[in-house]
Amino acid sequence: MRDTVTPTHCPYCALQCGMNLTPAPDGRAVEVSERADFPVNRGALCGKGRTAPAVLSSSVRLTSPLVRSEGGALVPASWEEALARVAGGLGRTRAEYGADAVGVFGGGGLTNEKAYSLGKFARVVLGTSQIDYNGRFCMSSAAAAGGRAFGLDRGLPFPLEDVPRTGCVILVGSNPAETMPPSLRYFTELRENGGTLIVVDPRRTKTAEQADLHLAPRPGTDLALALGLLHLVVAEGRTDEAYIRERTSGWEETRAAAMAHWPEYVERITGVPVPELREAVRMFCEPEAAMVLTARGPEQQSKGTDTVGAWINLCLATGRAGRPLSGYGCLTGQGNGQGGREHGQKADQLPGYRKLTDPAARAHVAEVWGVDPDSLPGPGRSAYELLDALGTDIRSLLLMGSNPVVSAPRAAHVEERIRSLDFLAVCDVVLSETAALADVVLPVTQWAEETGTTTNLEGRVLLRRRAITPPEGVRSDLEVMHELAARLGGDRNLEKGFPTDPEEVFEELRRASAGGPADYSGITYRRLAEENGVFWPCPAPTDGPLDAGGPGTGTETGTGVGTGAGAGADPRGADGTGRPGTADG
Ligand SMILES: Nc1nc2c(c(=O)[nH]1)N[C@H]1C(S)=C(S)[C@@H](COP(=O)(O)OP(=O)(O)OC[C@H]3O[C@@H](n4cnc5c(=O)[nH]c(N)nc54)[C@H](O)[C@@H]3O)O[C@H]1N2
Ligand SMILES: Nc1nc2c(c(=O)[nH]1)N[C@H]1C(S)=C(S)[C@@H](COP(=O)(O)OP(=O)(O)OC[C@H]3O[C@@H](n4cnc5c(=O)[nH]c(N)nc54)[C@H](O)[C@@H]3O)O[C@H]1N2
Ligand code: SF4
Ligand SMILES: [Mo]
Repeated sequence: MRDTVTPTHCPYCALQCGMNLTPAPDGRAVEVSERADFPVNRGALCGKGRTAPAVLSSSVRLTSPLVRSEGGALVPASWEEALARVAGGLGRTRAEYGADAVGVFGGGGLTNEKAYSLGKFARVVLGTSQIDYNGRFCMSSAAAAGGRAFGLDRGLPFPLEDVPRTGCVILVGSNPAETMPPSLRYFTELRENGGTLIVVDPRRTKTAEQADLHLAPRPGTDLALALGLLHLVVAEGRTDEAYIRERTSGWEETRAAAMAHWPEYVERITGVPVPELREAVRMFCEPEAAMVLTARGPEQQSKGTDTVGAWINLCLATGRAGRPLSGYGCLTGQGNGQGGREHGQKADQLPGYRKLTDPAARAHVAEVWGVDPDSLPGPGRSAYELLDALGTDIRSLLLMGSNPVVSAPRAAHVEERIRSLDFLAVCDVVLSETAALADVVLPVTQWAEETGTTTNLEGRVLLRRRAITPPEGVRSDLEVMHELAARLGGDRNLEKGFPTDPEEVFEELRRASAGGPADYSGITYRRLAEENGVFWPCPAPTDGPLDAGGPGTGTETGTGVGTGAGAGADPRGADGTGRPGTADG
């Protein structure tokens, strides 16, 4: 029996807990069991992880492509017919209205291989700039704030194992007791080790109940709260002047914004009593090391980027970024929330977290893709703007791994936009609310039925392995892109650039990401299997075999390159996409 056990990872959230899967006798279902060797969760799983196999054999699982009939109903069709319809629908729009009239929308649950291929598919096969993904509705404002302050977006710059060893953690708008239960033990251990936990949440959540201090601001007032704490840091002489001088810029501007937020004023805005503000500052500043971790609470605000920026500034002003056991981190959400934002499904991005506007990045990636750099489109619209343009500028959409009719801001408006498309194709495992509106639905394989890599909230790249055979009738997202590339590429043989074997895709991703901020070039499937995950950046060694790999640097990326800018600055994201209700990164 032993050799049928597959060590892999949960599909759901960014913790990417390790689990073992054993196929049931029918070969379709799997049983979940503890996998103690994976350090992040050490065997522990939450209810979602334990019940994850239910989605594999769900009665609502799609096992045949569906196409819209003359009468308007979705009816089963062959793969041949469905793929021909998708190629026809997207191709017609491209011919009539130009490549930018075709949109692509992805998701943070897609594996690195899928996210990478989807970005390449949009730019090389469709030639469109109009691609983005659902992460904008999740943690994107933290990504933008991190980029602004550190020049790098890396959810956590340290492994979770550092949490119990620091002196104080401020958890801002994060409820891991319910959203990532196995991670709670890191905070429990912190307190057992004598450290303190401060939770900032308008609600008394299960996480807040564990805290030494619970600050309960009015919703949407975190920016004032963070500035108020910074005010007290300055007023009480708790800044790290040498650090500010040597490692930050823009301090005077930040200091001025903080000084305008005196404690009684902040109490009036936030509802947090002044003694609690003072207590929080004392708890945060007294220990040698401390951390601020944000999640969706402060991030999903119209000024999310500035709000997170203000919390980062609290770390910078006290010299707590890029030092051992100290710093700022964002607890990313979806299964591949980190990796899904690194390899090109964002409107402004090329693989390896490169900028689409950077000529050197374009030249590097174009060479890997075997295309002319000038043929690569420029940056497109970010998620909300893209969805808002459906039915007007964007006439056809290919959707993979998201359900925007339910999850987008202004969902009813977005649904109306989706309904006004000339053509919609959706790849999903079930008939989601959005898939139900499609002209063609392509049923795809999911986690335990396919191999792929994800990158967890610590920046740890992981191998999620295939444990069972997929049901008859479904194909992988990679196969879908391969087939569509063949049909849309004419005689250009574009499908050659879209392998269906995930490891082959990953080998290309390594080369495409080489030299970029999120450099995966030293990572191989073999290393991932042997080492239980590898942290990025992990450049390939310059001498010796490629797959000897670099060490992988989980703890070095946060080193202080902070700018003190941010507070009160441009409310739009670094890439200028702010809209109400849209995380603007
Ligand atoms: N069970 C379950 N777990 C999940 C998911 C799921 O769908 N279900 N989804 C995963 C995903 S994609 C994500 S992004 C994560 C989200 O994980 P979290 O960020 O931990 O969860 P949320 O509930 O979105 O928000 C956290 C807290 O923010 C608080 N909050 C609301 N408004 C404010 C505010 O103005 N200021 C502050 N400071 N706090 C505020 C809320 O009360 C809430 O307790 O969860 C992941 N885990
Ligand atoms: N009202 C409200 N809106 C929200 C939030 C909220 O808390 N409340 N949270 C926000 C956050 S944090 C997030 S992350 C978003 C998430 O919202 P969505 O982007 O809609 O993500 P999911 O709900 O995870 O839906 C993903 C879809 O992809 C399908 N899927 C899963 N795996 C695969 C795969 O490998 N391939 C393909 N092709 N499909 C797959 C699933 O069946 C599902 O239909 O919602 C945001 N919107
Ligand atoms: S915490 Fe997240 S990754 Fe871990 S078992 Fe639960 S849903 Fe899965
Ligand atoms: Mo999320």
